Amino acid sequence: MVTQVERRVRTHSWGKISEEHEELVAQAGRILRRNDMGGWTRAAPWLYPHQWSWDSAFIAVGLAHLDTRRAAQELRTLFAHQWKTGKVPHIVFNPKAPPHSYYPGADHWACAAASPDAPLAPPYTSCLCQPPVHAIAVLRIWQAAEREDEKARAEATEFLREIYPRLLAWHRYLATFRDPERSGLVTIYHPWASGTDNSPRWDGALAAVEIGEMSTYPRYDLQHVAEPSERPASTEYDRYLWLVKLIKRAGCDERAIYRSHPFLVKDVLFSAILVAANDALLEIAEVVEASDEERELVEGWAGRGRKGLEKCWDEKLNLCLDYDLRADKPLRARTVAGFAAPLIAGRQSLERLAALLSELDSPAFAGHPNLRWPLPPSTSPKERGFDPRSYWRGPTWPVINWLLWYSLLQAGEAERAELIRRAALDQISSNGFAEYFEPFTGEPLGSNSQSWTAAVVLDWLLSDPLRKPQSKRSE
Ligand code: 9WN
Repeated sequence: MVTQVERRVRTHSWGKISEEHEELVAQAGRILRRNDMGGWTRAAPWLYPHQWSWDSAFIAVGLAHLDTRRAAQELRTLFAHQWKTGKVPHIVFNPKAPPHSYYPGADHWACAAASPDAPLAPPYTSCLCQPPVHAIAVLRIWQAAEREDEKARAEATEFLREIYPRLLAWHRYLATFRDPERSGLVTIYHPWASGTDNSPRWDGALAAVEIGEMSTYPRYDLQHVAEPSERPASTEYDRYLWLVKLIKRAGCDERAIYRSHPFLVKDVLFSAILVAANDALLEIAEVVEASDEERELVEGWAGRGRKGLEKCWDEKLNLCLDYDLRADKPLRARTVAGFAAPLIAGRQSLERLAALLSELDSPAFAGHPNLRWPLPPSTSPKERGFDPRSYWRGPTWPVINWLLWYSLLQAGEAERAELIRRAALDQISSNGFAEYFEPFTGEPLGSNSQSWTAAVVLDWLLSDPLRKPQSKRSE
């Protein structure tokens, strides 16, 4: 892959990148090569030795710049484990992962294979899911192939034809099983499904979960980080594992979970990513010449999603809020999801866009005077649950920066997007390919050699800045 990296840098048609960035590209390529398990990529070498769903999508975005065929394979492998309902599982477990490396692992989730909807096992999968970045990644692969030769383009088109029905089934699953109310908002059953696990977004809903009898469990994750404070606390883990126990008890059956589960939340970030993914799916539908009926369906999902998100807007906080279905009230927490969600969903009015950008640039987020880099902390330093070292409770995350950058470009805010790209690249080039960073000191935290961090660096440095997306504001 190093040669691919070198070739890619050399054939970079829109001008030379700096030597420092060239080195960063080479490092990113090496990380992805080391984490490559042959057809799929582990999320990180020690802490996450399996295939994670939204990690794989980001990884494919990065790989698209090195080898479009390998990028396509990343998603092919993941979608080979799609459930009959259309669900893409949040983890596909690596049968060769070292024992005692990750908990809860395949043994714990093996029960999921008993569901009539589960794919053939092994490998086993979890029965949760994660934000649907996949269609965005597929489109990125196709765009990268467009810049290559005839053969690459033909192969990418073939890949789009193959993956399109699977993406459609995945989005249909989210629009139906995960939104029986037809609200446009996706319901999650577990904080792990949000991808922002211990964010204060979930504190209110988790506090109401009463834990029953549970056996003790290992915290293998803690052996892979410098300090336990970088990972979720044991009070949070107790609830995570209790919720898993209830999901297993319900036989991983969607309807049974919906009826009885104590944690049932409409997640605005997940829902916004689905809107952006539906926009991407529409572009894919055009390439594969899908039927008008299917295009209308996807368009309808995107429209419903935007309307649903609009209803979650909180005028006072200037943020979009998640909704607790069990308590029947919004979850009031000042986190990056609050302004990222409408930006990601796109097509905001000029007035709303201005409100979102002012929130992003305010001292509550990227404008906080003590930040090492002007990048939004995952949780606002003004929020009660803020903790600058703890996982999603304060650190900055490169993939969130990527989503913001991507959405700002879509919104026609190229200059604002560029500030994020530069700051995020500087952060990684100074302090390494960490999973997340302490926002005030810039200290790398969590896992190192994190695959999706490497992937977004490749996209930031190798994607074509001349391809300016159209601004799609609503009237
Ligand atoms: C649980 C792999 C995953 C990411 C998530 C991140 C973290 C897992 C964990 O790691 O979650 O799914 O064990 O903490 O929160 O976003 O996909 O990188």
